[in-house]
Amino acid sequence: MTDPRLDTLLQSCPGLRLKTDPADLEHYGRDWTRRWTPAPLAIALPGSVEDVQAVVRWANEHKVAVVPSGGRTGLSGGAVAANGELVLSLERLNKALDFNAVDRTLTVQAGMPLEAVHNAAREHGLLYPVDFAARGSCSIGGNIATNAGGIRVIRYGNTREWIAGLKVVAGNGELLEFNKGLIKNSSGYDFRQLLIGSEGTLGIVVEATLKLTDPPPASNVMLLALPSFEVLMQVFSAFRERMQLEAFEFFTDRAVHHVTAHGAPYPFAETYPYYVVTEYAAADEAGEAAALAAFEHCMEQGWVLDGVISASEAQAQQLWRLREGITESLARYRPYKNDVSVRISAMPAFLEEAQALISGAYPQFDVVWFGHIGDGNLHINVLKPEDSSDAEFLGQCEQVTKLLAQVLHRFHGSISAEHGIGLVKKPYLSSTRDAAEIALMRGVKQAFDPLGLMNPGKLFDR
Ligand code: 2HG
Ligand code: ZN
Repeated sequence: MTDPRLDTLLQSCPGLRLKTDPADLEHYGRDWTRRWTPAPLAIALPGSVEDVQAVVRWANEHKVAVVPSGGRTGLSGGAVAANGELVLSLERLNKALDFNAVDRTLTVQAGMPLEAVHNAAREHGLLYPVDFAARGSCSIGGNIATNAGGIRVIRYGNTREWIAGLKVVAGNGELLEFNKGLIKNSSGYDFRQLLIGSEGTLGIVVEATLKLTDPPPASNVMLLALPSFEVLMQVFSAFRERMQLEAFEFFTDRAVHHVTAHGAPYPFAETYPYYVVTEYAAADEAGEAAALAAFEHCMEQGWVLDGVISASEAQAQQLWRLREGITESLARYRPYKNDVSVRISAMPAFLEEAQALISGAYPQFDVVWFGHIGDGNLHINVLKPEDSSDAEFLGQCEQVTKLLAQVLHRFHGSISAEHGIGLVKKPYLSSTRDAAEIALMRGVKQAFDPLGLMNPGKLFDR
């Protein structure tokens, strides 16, 4: 054991596993961002809530910062440990604890992967509806810490809507229980909601009681080819007016270029500038007829040039792969990512300005646009050219993000729609949250985490 403080940690918490191998420090010290060099003190893997409390109390005694760690699939550096922090991995706390059929709730430990949550809900004939491509790797605790969104927000909302109760170890080691599974609770501040999206800066989510809902309707998936950006919102309105949308996602020809190079099958004979993949309830003929009516209307208007409807579950998955495979297909280019949102009604005007800004700023770069257009959420990935150094590329991207943040500020939008602020977007927080709000956030942090040990430096500096 290299650091004597770690001996005292093991003594005070015998159930704990500690990892200090360089390979483990590297593995657990970073997330899907690759900008920072991991340098944690050690990795603590508690086996119980009591262990988590003991670790946090030890951290207070020794003034050691703690970085909570789930699946580390985050894209904003929220789970990065680059400054001698203790990484507290929830991966051993990965089980479902209780299902309540009357309440329709599932109580789970924070380290449970999202996909395992889906499967557990399905075994009870129900649905946990928050869903996105990282489902197999991310954990529910991380979803809660970032208020994760994903591909079904248009229908079901963000993680925030699905949390009926939370158990949290606060910055001083105290175990707090919020809302206890209640549907109605009008008794003052809702700390549960404060913790959701707090990115580990207030405490560590150890357990959650999740709301479940009816199983998903039978659905179909349609891929649409569009001639231009300008018609995107018209197509969205045409479909939303006629049917129950489960998802409505868009991406560009550049995205298709990368995702098909990465193995995704492509159903059309030619390529198009823009695409939409939409999933819609199609339990009966009326659902399918509505989809066809929307499609025909869009074709007549010239808003849609081509389309294909899934004829089987396997084909539905193939169409989804064109959208869900994008992030993975871009990873090798070390993209600079923006994840921004505006109100849906502001989307057309924002799209126009953002596109002019980005194409003016990066004429030489490969820029991939995609996202949850029906939620007003755009992902903009700028791929690093091979001949550009990391520092030069980052500098250029940050310059443009500064300008984009100004545009967002004017549109009352958000610099982080669903990935969190973490380290990556910290310089731009004030474009979205005003000074009074940030001052309140600091006050809240002080109340939950008096010594400032919970994921310090993420979201804002103290
Ligand atoms: C998605 O919608 C994720 O696929 C990742 O939020 C977005 O890689 C990205 O920029
Ligand atoms: Zn997304």
